[in-house]
Amino acid sequence: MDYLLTEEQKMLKEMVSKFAQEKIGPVASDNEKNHRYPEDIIKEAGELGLMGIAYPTDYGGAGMDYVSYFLAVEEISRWCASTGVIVSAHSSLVCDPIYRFGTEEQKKKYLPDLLSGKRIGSFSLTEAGAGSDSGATKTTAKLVADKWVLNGSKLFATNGKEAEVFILIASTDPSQKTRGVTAFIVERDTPGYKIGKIEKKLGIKSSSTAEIILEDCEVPKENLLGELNKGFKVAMVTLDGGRLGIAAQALGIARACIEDSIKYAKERFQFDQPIASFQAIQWMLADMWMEYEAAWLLNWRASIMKDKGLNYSTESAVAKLKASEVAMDCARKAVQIHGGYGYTEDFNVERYYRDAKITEIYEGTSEIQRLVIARSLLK
Ligand code: COS
Repeated sequence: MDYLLTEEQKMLKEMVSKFAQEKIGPVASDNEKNHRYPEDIIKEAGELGLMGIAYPTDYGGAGMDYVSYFLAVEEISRWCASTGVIVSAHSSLVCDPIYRFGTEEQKKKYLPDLLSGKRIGSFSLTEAGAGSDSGATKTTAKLVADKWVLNGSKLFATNGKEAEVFILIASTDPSQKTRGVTAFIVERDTPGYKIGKIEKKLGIKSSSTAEIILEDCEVPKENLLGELNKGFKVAMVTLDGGRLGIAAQALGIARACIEDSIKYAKERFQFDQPIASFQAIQWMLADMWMEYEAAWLLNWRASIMKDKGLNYSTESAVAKLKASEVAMDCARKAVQIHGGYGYTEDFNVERYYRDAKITEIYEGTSEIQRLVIARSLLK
């Protein structure tokens, strides 16, 4: 579908594809098995401009668009879904809200280091009792003299272990639920800010998922992001963009499943012929490709809508829901095509299978995406 892309987008895609295949692919499995964060790769991604693709050059970004961002996350995730989400969470969930809701001072202070990848960002919304119901946050922020004092704990912060800049959502008026939460920019070395448990997960093991503990954490008054008590909207608008990144990650996983399955089906002989000659295998491959293309087009549409400044909340939910279900389905078929070998660590498809699952959960479960879509249909 390259004919749908501009020359600039095609060139970026080619460059990221080469980088991912040469640098990320060879180390992806080993990093994943050892829960190792790909520090050198992220540093190089920063030097290539991949940590700030869709942001203006004035702040140190690459000055490209969201379609380019989606293409880059897909190419990276084709080789390593962990690296894909490190880039995506940093870019969509941290750079985007600072760029969109930050004051000029905040943008000048934080964006250059984030967009160049010198500092990594993490987004802290979820809590033990506030998952899909993200307005139920119990972490509080109280203004004492000229500081916001934060108390509580957050869960499942992607990049939490490595990040230096956090976007954190806390309740500033507990009586108001979604209309009483506020977004803050919190730096890692702020006294009272601690990284807690690092989760042990089914997949995407090269990307850290951390608990954040806040004990009388004093945040400077000027680090409030957006408006007081408008943090729920900051979080929702941010997640609309984040879902395009997760859809791109899911598309990368789906493509990896398809490409590896094609290769294996041509090489594996049973009954004196390659299994690719059997219709049972051919139909699986055909369905995988058809679903991948449909999901790709949905994410391309939603990314173009974001680039045009249109309201794309529903289209983003549609894109994320479709792409994540396609990734899971492609992973299931890829393991099936690989048979017994697909269940072993000798082939990458078992990693794709484990990685695909999370795309149906984070940045809004499939059930939440269906809720967003249905609400838009019924309103
Ligand atoms: N863009 C802008 N504003 C939005 C919005 C969006 N995409 N979605 C909701 N809002 C606004 C609403 O317009 C409403 O505004 P008002 O207070 O002015 O009326 C406010 O936010 C509250 O919205 P709503 O009443 O729909 O809130 P709910 O508590 O019903 O929650 C869902 C809505 C379920 C959609 C939301 O909580 C959600 O997306 N949950 C999943 C969170 C998630 O993705 N978690 C993953 C964590 S990040 S890894």
